[in-house]
Amino acid sequence: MINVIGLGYIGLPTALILAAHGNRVVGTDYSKSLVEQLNRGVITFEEEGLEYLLESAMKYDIVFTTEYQATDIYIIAVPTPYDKNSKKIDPSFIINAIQSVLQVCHEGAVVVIESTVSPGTIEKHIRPLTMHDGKDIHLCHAPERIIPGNMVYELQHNSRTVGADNCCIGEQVKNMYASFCKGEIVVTDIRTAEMTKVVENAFRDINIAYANELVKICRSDGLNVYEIIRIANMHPRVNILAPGPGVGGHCISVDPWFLVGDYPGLANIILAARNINDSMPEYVLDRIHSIMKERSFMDVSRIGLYGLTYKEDVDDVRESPTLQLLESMERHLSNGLKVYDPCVKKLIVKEQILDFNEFISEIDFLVIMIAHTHIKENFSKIKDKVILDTRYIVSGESVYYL
Ligand code: SAJ
Repeated sequence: MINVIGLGYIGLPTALILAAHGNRVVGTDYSKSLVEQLNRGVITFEEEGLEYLLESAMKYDIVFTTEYQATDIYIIAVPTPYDKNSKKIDPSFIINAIQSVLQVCHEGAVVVIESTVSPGTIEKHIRPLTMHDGKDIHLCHAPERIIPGNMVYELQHNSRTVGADNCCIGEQVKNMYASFCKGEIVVTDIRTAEMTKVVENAFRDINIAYANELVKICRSDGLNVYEIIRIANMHPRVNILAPGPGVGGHCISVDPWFLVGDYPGLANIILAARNINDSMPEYVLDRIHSIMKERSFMDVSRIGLYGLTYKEDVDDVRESPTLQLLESMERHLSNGLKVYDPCVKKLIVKEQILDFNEFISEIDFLVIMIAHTHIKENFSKIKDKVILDTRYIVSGESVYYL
């Protein structure tokens, strides 16, 4: 039996796909309401294919509970926030999970940590716990790589990394993942697995920061950044990502900070990239301001932000550029912009309007923060607005870009 701890964005799809491929799975989460909802067969967040995966898994052997199970194999998929001041990882969720596992697990159990951790975290914070407890368990690190929006496909097709203390345990964990994963599974040591994961996300952050820096350079010189990136990317060894209003989510906007916090003075490009990406919401505000001036547009209350999530077609708002922009406005003691997001059904900010037609009728100036499919299907409803399109998805006379 596999006990998956933490049934969030990573733990839930992982538990379901393991069960759907014939493994006996118990999913554990401390949230009673989440557990109840899953046992009723209702998914807890929107993700392509997740509902179907839950249906398939429930035909096999899976239950959801708030209790940790006595078993031989655990997968830990709990959050790893970072301390905003020191920029270092806050391992408290993983520590709590491991302590609870140690209370119930069998001697010799394998504990696979999927949560992203900074290099050295397992040696420094987790291994000492197992030594104090006296139980002989095997720690592994198998960081996830799936992308929200395409999780179910990527779970089955991405290659992945397993960090273990020895080949034997590494191979055992590899075989568990191979029950559903068709990609190559590389077995390595724990520190290499830890570092590889944060390196991957920092690489993407740097590439996006490059695109965002180009936006500022090109705007200052009246050049079209999108055309320049399009042409540059025709070079066989160039692949610049898309500029945007900032980088959100719980991964790319967080993991590079672990490297900055742990390697001060050494993680220089990584730090610069973080600062550039973090400056983008403020840059969007500057663009709004200059477009207002250019058009003699005075009424802030008739400006609307489209998109609250951190990226398109997901319902996750963690660290989202729109939330960063609203916070920045608040710091400047200003407010009044309206907000709408088709993927966020509950009120999470006071400026939010839940109905698209009402939102559209109350604004004249639309800022597209996120390129949800919904807006692409509703271009006809926004064609008479002044638009600042931060994602380069619409064109027209009254459309401005970053
Ligand atoms: N973004 C841009 N321009 C781009 C691509 C993304 O501005 O060209 C922005 C997005 O709008 C979003 C943020 O970056 O705000 C992050 O989105 P993302 O789609 O790049 O990545 P995540 O955070 O959804 O998922 C990443 C993935 N990592 C890499 O691609 C290296 C995923 O594979 C990881 O599993 C995930 O982080 C994680 O959990 O670590």
